[in-house]
Amino acid sequence: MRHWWGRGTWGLVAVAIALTLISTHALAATTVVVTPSSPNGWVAQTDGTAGVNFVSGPAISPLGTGSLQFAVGSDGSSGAQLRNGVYAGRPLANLTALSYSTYTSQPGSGGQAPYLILNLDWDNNGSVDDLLFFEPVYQNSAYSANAGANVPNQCGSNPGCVIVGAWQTWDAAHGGWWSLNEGAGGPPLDTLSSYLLRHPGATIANGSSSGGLRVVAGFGAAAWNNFVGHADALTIDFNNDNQDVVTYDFEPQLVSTVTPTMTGIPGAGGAPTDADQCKNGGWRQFTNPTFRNQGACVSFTQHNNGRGNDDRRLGDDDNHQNGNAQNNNSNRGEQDDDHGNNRGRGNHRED
Ligand SMILES: [Ca+2]
Ligand SMILES: [Ca+2]
Repeated sequence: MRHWWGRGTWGLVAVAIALTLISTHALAATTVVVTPSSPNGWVAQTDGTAGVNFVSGPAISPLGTGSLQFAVGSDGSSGAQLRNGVYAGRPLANLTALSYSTYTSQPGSGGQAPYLILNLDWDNNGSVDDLLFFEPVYQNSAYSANAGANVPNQCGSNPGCVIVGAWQTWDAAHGGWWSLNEGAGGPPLDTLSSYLLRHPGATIANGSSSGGLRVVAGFGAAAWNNFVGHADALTIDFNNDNQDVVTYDFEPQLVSTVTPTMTGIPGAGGAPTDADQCKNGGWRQFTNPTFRNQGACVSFTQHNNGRGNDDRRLGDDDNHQNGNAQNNNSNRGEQDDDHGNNRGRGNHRED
């Protein structure tokens, strides 16, 4: 009796440990911070008046302090996109998670928000046979759908779906998509599972223009004229690949510099080495010296500590982030230049 009880207990413990390991692995998630200098597989493509930029905010971004901004400009037929080519060859059937968040700052005329495109290869010969579009505005469950598609309502009691001036999160892996090849530039919608009924072998493909996974704005005048919107926190996962869930956190260069610096503020006796450390209440945390306000803290970094700071940074400057921080300290005006260059690089890359 006692022997049996003991074995049973250990059996239960073993099962509990095994379940813990399994669930821990299944829930493991990796956050990949994407910035202009660390694109992590993402490539910008822009044309016409459209551009992409990595910016702070807007509001409280879903992850980190910033997001990817799309500004379509005056010609709505222009497009801007960020494309990732690392998922080429992955079976669509293995895609288990795909979600992202959007924020529309300056709306178009038809419920516009940054959307997703998947380039798909039906017959595994490497050529792209179809594009699937996930657009937030179609996620209210009211649009026509193909056989087998049960598109959920992700818009609650707001049939327009897209709310201007708010972050919204969309479950694309289970939402409604339309096919460029088989549709008419919009619904009828498929879910990925209903699409797979017709194209069970579909795989993600890059084709000749790299990047089969895309976050996009524009490509439709006049609806997209002057649209400005944002995306962040794109999560993707495939089964059977022994890789964790990945969430891409889009961040501006400046903020990704500030964040680790803020967390690395020295304790008692610490002094700021960088004006950015004084921001967002950071000035309160220094003890040697202490500061009355942010301005006094910034002034200290500029007049008392500049040369030593630069020397130290040159010694450990193994990335561009420190370099940017130096520029920003020495010349506020260069911040704007940096942003302008980011956009300019995007246009150049597209050419
Ligand atoms: Ca972010
Ligand atoms: Ca093909």
